Amino acid sequence: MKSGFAGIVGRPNVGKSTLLNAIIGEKVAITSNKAQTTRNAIRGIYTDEEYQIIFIDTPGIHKPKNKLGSYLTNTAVSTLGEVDVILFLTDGRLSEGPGDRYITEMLRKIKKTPKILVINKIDLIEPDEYREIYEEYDSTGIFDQILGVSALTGLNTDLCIDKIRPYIKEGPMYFPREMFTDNPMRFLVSEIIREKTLLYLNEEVPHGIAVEIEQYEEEEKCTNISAVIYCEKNSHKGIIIGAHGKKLKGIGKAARLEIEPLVGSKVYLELWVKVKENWRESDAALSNFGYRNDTVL
Ligand SMILES: Nc1nc2c(ncn2[C@@H]2O[C@H](COP(=O)(O)OP(=O)(O)OP(=O)(O)O)[C@@H](O)[C@H]2O)c(=O)[nH]1
Ligand SMILES: [Mg+2]
Repeated sequence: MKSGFAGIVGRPNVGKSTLLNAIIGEKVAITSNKAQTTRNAIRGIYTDEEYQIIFIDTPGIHKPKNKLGSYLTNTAVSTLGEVDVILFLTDGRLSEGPGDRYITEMLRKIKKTPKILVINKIDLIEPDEYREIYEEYDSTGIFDQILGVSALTGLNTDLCIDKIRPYIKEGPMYFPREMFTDNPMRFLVSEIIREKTLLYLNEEVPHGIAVEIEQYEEEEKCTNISAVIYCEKNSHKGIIIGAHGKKLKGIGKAARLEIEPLVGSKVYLELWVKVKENWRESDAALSNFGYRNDTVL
């Protein structure tokens, strides 16, 4: 058996979590069209006859504007030193900007770990544009391999595994064959609620959203879940709840429909919205929401 860890890094919103889900073939990480969706190192486990590769999806690396942002970037950066292969993901529509360059310069200094550049969203670009971005990155001399994919359509995502195989050495099976993530159910549920909340919101509000599960009770025929959606301002609370509670109802329904097949029972989901001002600057609140800089692997 061969086994090892592959870290997926890149700027926010380039499609890292979408790629993780495509590779694993299950929804392991939530995704959204808003930057900074992923907030923890999320493990997705790929196992076949010969290989077990544990993919670590990370928060987008960016210039932090608050303590949450520093935590996110630190989480991603600390993953780099602990994996056997690095997948650096970039959006094929954009040429290398300062955000990407900041990361590639960091990668340049990590000599011992093989690096694969994954140019994503190739469904949105022309072959000429692909060639241009390919050459731009190839000339940096940083990457051992370069690959174009569309995480959304699944084009070439299976090739990611093939490109990684040569770098994976003999090792133990870390997880049982059928396991595709080691995230606890409570975490998955809170993430689904956060994803649906992001889906229903536009700019400004999403970054200040956090979800906490207050009650999780499995009964014979039903799972009772009560969760709080935290936001930073009273005005945001109003936006999340919506006129006559319509938006919150929509969030709850969308979340419930996805949670039910996951837990395998009917779900009674109760959602509350609370304001926690400036929580993204509070160490205690960050720690409480599980955004702690402790274990990555
Ligand atoms: N057209 C297209 N859209 C994509 C592709 N991959 C991802 N997306 C979209 O890009 C957006 C961001 O995707 P995510 O997977 O959440 O991005 P991320 O890099 O994990 O973002 P953070 O967690 O915020 O760092 C979502 O709206 C995805 O549907 C792709 O290959 N093609
Ligand atoms: Mg993500």
